[in-house]
Amino acid sequence: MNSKRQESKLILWGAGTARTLRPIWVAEELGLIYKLNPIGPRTGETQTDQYKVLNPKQKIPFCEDGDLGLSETIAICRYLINKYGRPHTLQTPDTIEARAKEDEWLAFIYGELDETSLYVMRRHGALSSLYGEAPAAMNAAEAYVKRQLDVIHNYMLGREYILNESFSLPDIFLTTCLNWVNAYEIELQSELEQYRARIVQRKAYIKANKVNQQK
Ligand SMILES: N[C@@H](CCC(=O)N[C@@H](CS)C(=O)NCC(=O)O)C(=O)O
Repeated sequence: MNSKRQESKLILWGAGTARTLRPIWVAEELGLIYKLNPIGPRTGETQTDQYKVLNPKQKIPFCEDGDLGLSETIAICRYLINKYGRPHTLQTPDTIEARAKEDEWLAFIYGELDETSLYVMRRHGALSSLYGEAPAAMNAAEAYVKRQLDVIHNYMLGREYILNESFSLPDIFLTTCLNWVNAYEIELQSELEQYRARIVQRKAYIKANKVNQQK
């Protein structure tokens, strides 16, 4: 437990999605004490005046830590690691070059897999009553997911983790996206499925996944 180093009161908002799982998972990896307000998307809970004051974007996840309020999954996860990370636990790399490689993977996984393709499928699939039916966009997004997975698959051959043989933030983003790929029944290369199946055995993941399902 990392409670000695954690003096402020950490509150995480949001549960039930791949994105809300990420900061919860980071908090569990770091052994943090936190309160979860498990509000969900499109339940009306992000639309209240009270929540709008907290997060004008009216999105989850959101993090409060003392006076700090933070939105955006990547920013929240990074903040928790920078503030409370311990040696050998989700460490930010030492060198500028290694940090750049971490950013490269995070930007790629979040930008290309999550936002540009999987979330597009969500918008025009499960959320089509809000964002409209768009079969062509759905097909193009699925093809786009597969292209990005090919890139990742080729890179990951023979590797245990994305960066230098140790578990890091990009692994959290990739694993949550691979869960999403499975949920959409998009074919996953066997090596990537083996990677995903191995990572989801982490104790912190199992706990975080349970916490995230509170919704
Ligand atoms: N770029 C944001 C995206 C957050 C986001 O879109 N969250 C969705 C749930 S996964 C949400 O809050 N949707 C509620 C809504 O749009 O009303 C992040 O990474 O945190």
